[in-house]
Amino acid sequence: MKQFLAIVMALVTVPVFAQAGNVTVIDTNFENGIAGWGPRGDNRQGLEKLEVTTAVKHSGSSSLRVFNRTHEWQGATCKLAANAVGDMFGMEAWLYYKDGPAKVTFVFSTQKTSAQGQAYQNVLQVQANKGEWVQIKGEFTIAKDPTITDVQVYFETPKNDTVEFYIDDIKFVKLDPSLRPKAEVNIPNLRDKVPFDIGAAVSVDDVDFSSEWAQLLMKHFSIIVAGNEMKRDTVEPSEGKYNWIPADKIVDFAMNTGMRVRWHPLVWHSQNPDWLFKGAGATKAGLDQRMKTYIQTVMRKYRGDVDSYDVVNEVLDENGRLRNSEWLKIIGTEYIDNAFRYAREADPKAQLVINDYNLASNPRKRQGMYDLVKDLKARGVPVDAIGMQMHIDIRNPSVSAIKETIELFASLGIKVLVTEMDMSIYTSDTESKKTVTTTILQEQATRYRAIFDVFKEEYQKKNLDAVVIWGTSDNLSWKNDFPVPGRTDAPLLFDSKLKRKPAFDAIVK
Ligand code: 9MR
Repeated sequence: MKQFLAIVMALVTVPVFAQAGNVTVIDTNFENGIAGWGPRGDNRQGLEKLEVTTAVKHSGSSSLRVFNRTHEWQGATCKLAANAVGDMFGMEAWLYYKDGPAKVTFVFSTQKTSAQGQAYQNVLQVQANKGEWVQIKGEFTIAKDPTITDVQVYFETPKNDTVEFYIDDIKFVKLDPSLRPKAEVNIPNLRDKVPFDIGAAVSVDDVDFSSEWAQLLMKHFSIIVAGNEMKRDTVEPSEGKYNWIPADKIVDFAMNTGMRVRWHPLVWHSQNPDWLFKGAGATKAGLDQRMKTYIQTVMRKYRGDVDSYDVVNEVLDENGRLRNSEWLKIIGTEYIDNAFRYAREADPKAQLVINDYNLASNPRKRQGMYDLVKDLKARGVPVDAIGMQMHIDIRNPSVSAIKETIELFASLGIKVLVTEMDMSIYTSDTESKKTVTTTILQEQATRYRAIFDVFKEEYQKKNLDAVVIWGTSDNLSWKNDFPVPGRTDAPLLFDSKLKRKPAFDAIVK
């Protein structure tokens, strides 16, 4: 049940619900009963209860009360529509709770059933204050996958809350085709305008050929990487039981469209399955074996298809020392050496990358990475490249700091990759939501251009290998709602309607 993929925040730029061509598929105000909504649990896992109540309402005289929840994934669910695959939807609903913590995160998710099982996707989230109604609203697409037999939509509180909550005024519409995002056709192909390979992070929904995101990917990008589907919690949810379905779909798409694939990541402290650091196998030797088996199972399966791996991800802390992760605590410093050695053994041709963030903005971390890789190289550990994630903002770090960092790392005789680039329009973790003005987008464009000029120069000097952007359209970025809930960001090259942004124009010019 707990297989969470990307949290996707959608921007609504037009009043979608008012459009004449929309078809309403769910419209429930609970004035006339429960109207197709039901619990997600069952007698075995615990059954939450649903009832229409007049005690609390957003409008009219009643709402739906969801109570007796014993799991955070429990909530209220409803079938989306008879033929939901391949369509784009707009949704809105109001949510409320009155007892429990001061704030609760409500998430709207989809559950797609096929012969292979169920796939869950967190689509939208909203943070609620106790005692205040809050609206959740946005757009989403159900990929045109003929194997899907049923699509359910549901509301849950997946961040460890089992509060009793209320829902009211739920509306889902199948969007008028003219309102759906469309990849622009008569514009330059980004991949032809930069000398290096240019990539994007995707989700499994993006790589369905019927999706406009797939059209955009094929036109502009030459590498893809999964934003989430190649993480161990998705790939190996229980020990030895692999779920290759999402990763396979992404790799197949690349193979069918002539793209390179990066794998992110093999060894990380985050997004791991619960069992990994637990039980009899979590000893020094046991965890090392769990690491080796995983690295080699993945790399042998994808040998020849995936050509670049983030072998270890985010192993440094902000002081530039080794992060005190479970890997370090249980195995010791040699886990990094071992990870690279196991990787090389499994696929001698693959590019093996050590990946981290804040390398250009934090001099201590930059130095820590330099020292670490220097030491690894001196001891013959097979590291091929340093991945600079490059989650930056509209002001910082400076273009010269980025250039100096690339050159410093390249001086070790290895390649540098930009692995997860995006550029927030906010310059602090506390700044509240602002309107995306043309001035901001222009400022962003100028900075994207200056940084891409550095990339080009460093590519020509053979220091830089490839650049990967962490997403396609702004509405799909992890930066929405993070780190400030309710704050929408615009860090990528395409807007939520898939239209190119000034940053795109500045780069291709
Ligand atoms: O983009 C990913 C987002 O959808 C996930 O919710 C998030 C959870 O950790 O991970 C995001 O990707 C991260 C990447 O795996 C590692 N570097 C930082 C990225 C942004 O958080």
